[in-house]
Amino acid sequence: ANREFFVGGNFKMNGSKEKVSKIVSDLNKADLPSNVQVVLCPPFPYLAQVVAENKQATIKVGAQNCYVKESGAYTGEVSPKFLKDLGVDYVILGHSERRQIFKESDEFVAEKVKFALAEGLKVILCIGETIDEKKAGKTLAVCKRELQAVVEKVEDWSDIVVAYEPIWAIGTGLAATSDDAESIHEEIRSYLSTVIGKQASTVRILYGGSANGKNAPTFRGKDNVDGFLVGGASLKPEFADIIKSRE
Ligand code: G2H
Repeated sequence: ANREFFVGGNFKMNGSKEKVSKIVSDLNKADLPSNVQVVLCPPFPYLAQVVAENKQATIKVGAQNCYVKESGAYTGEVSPKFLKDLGVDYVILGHSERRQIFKESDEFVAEKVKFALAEGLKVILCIGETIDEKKAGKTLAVCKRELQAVVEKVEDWSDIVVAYEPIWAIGTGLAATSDDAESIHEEIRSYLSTVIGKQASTVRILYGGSANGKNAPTFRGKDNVDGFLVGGASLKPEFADIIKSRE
């Protein structure tokens, strides 16, 4: 596949000025491959710091959420405009933690994707099933439903990166096997090709859920795994190993 390998670091609600600086300065010193797109997604308060301190040309910065309005009386919300203003290029949308804890519906996520794209951000769109859905054989159906909501609102998928994150694998240490990931990624891509056509062949599909320095190399050679969205391990030195795992 001709898709550039992509590794996102989702810090979630973790960090401090000092910890974030340490992560960025360690990455600045690392010898990173020139053909891997890396995106660091710290909490909102540290975005400007990461933009300012990052010296790696292959590292971009992403937010973990945003709202669907440019500005106004939406106390506590963050506009994609502010993100662009700070030099942030990406936003994670539809993470299962937002869907589950903050009750974000498929439609709301899709609305966010549409608005963020229109404001010039690139989107990391997360999808994936719960353990019960997996046991009930609904993995693909759930992924399709979550994607379909976006398909209804967005025609151009060139600035969307999909992250398949099975909820049972998130933060559990139990990552999907590379064979299982490849097979669902392949099904996701083939579904996408039925709804968005040829573009589907250029959409990156990342794997997320307990990806780490150790298991990342086992995904080598999996054609439809175009990278990782990394949570816990993105806060640790092994994040660099994940970035280099395709070398
Ligand atoms: C899945 C992932 C990052 P972790 O949520 O988005 O987190 O790697 O900690 O399972």
